[in-house]
Amino acid sequence: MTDFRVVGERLRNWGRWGDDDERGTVNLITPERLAAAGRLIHKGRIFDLGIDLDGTGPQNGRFRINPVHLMSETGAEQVFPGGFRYADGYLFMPIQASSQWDALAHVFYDGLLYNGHPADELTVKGAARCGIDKQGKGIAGRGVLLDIPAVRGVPWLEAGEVITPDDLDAAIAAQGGVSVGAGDILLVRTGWRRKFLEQGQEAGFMAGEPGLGLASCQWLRDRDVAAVCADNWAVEALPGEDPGAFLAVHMVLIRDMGMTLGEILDFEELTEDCRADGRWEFFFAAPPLKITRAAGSPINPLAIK
Ligand code: UVW
Repeated sequence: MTDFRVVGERLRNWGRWGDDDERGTVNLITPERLAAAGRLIHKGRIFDLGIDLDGTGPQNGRFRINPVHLMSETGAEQVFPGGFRYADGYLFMPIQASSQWDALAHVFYDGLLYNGHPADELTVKGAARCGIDKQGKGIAGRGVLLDIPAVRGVPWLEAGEVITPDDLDAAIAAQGGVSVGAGDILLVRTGWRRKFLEQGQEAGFMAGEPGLGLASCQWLRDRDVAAVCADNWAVEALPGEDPGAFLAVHMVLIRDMGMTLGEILDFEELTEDCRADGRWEFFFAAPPLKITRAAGSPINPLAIK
């Protein structure tokens, strides 16, 4: 069994962008790479990869609940000059309930966050270091989608199925050799969202999931990928490869490599389009909300072709 601490130490990016850095691998999206990503927009078509912020989400109350939207004003009993009326509302939700970025403050072990920042600076007042507000300029760049179920000839992978470097390479080969390189934002389709859409919560979306395994962390590091997103709830396979470590891939990617993770995205419409036009690369933009010192942020990620 590979020890995640050994992998984490080997792949660690601490100090790479300075001892004070709180943005991690997003630093790999240089102005040149961002400008090149913008040139991937050809047909002017937008794919909305965010799930709806309402009770139809995948949360079952075990970790989190689905968003609750309450109207505070509907126009009733309002008296304004000229007949003006307005509607207002509140949204209550766990930050990690829907399509989201995990901030670098989201996960830590042995008392340290990414770049060696002390975890005890994380209090009920928020994360003094590595909060999502540190990514306020947004996370945007060249996105590449890899469709893993297509490679295995199944509609979706099952809970606990581990995506290996061989799977990632096989998807690249099947998708015309699309490149994955420095500063890219990788979108890994497991089909878990598809299964939820077809079977609902009975399918146990939150009970487990297919996803990346520890060996794929090395694959991401070798290519200097800037961020990774998935259509499941934790990017990695659950149950994981090591029963003695919960969310080991989180610990390596977020805490050691400084990689921001995008979770619970919907790739279904985008996948159809990529299959149709054979183009698996696009401009990707997913600005987080600037929630001060937060461990993450809901997002409405866009792929633009
Ligand atoms: C946990 O469940 C702890 O994290 P995530 O939302 O990143 O899956």
